[in-house]
Amino acid sequence: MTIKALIFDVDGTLADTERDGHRVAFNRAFAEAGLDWHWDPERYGDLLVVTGGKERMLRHWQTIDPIEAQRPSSQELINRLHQQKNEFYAQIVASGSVALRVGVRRVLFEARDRGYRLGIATTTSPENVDVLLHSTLGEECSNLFECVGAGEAVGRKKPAPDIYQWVLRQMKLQPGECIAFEDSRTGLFSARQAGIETVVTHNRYSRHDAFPDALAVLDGLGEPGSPATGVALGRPWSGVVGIDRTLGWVHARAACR
Ligand code: XBP
Ligand code: MG
Repeated sequence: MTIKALIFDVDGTLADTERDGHRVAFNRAFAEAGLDWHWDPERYGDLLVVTGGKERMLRHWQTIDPIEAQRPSSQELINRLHQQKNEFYAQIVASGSVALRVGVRRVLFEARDRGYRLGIATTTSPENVDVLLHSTLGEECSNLFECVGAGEAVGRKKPAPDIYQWVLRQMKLQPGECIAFEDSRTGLFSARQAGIETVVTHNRYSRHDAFPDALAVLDGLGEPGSPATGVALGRPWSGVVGIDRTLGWVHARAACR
């Protein structure tokens, strides 16, 4: 099947937004609400197995005070905290302190210039995607992504395949016509359950994780002079990831299946 589209995860894949973006914004929202909750980088790393900011806060609450957390009014507080967190997140990102990961910009524009279609499949809220794209790509981000699947567009967040399936439906594509880019196990499972071949670029939170069934597991996309390293199709690999390289992996895997 011909590859027609690339679908990107956002947090951790397009940019390292978690530790110095979302985490800091959550902590500011907790302080603003007078809560004594505080997530240090390590605790936040543990909580990343729960996708979605609201779900993550609820999990934390259930851990520290399960009786309070199950009261009917708890969701109201979670919703308020989440809205506040996203406002702080927007301020942090708009200040320019979060950059795209190495190679991301190059691959996005190579794809666009060569006529590949681009989509986003993320757990985060749509407004967070907007602010990140605008602050990192400026006006160039307009019309770059044909479809943004985000947040509560689906009932079940990653690792469920729903958000990828939603994007496939919107773009009228078959799973075999796409390649996904992810940074986490939950993201990989989501894309793979939707039947999409996936390149993983791990980061500080996911670098020790296992990524079964990924096309490649690398420390980034690389740039000329600063190659990515890792494993591709089960073998050590180092280089710069571009469209042709990625298509080569897809075709080599298809030939083995
Ligand atoms: C990352 C997430 C999100 C963000 C916070 O998802 O799990 O929950 O940490 O975003 P992905 P919200 O890697 O799929 O982009 O608070 O807006 O949920
Ligand atoms: Mg991610």
